[in-house]
Amino acid sequence: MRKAKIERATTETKISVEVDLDGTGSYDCRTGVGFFDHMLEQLARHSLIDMTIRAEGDLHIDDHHTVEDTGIALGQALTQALGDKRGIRRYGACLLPMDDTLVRAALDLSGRPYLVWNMDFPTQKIGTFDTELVREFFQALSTHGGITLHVDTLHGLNSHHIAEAGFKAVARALREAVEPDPRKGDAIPSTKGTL
Ligand SMILES: [Mn+2]
Repeated sequence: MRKAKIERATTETKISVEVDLDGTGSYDCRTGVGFFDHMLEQLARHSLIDMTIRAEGDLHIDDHHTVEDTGIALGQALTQALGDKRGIRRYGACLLPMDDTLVRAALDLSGRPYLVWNMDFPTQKIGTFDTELVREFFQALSTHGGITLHVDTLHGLNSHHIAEAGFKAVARALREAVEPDPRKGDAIPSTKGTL
């Protein structure tokens, strides 16, 4: 059962995240930040990882803590659901177009957090959402999910498209990486014997 539930509470946020790695991409995401919910829904839909996410954060300050802490909790949930990572493909990559935008994501569920981020936004805001929070989310996801993650915008004109293509590209790469590889049986996909 590759499922996990994480509850995380601080003075800044109260977050609950449930994931099922062997889901169908169903989602129910409510963080109080509309654009961020839209992005989390992309992440679930295109990774085929079922996600139920609730966040109550200090939005009277700004969206920062809510977005970052959701990334932390989702990373922790992925780590817990993956367990010892037996039988998974481990690597995933995706080249994802969305109108003007082309994003490349490549990741390794290595247990070694590392984010290489090459995504610039032409505007500081998407509606009321700060575009710099997209990086904050993926930094938190990488750190707490133990994910080596590279994200590059190869072309892009529209901030909404750039962000959305980024989430979709990571989602597709994640789908590939967490999927069971039938040729591996239940082997751990590392010559070190541990991930
Ligand atoms: Mn959209």
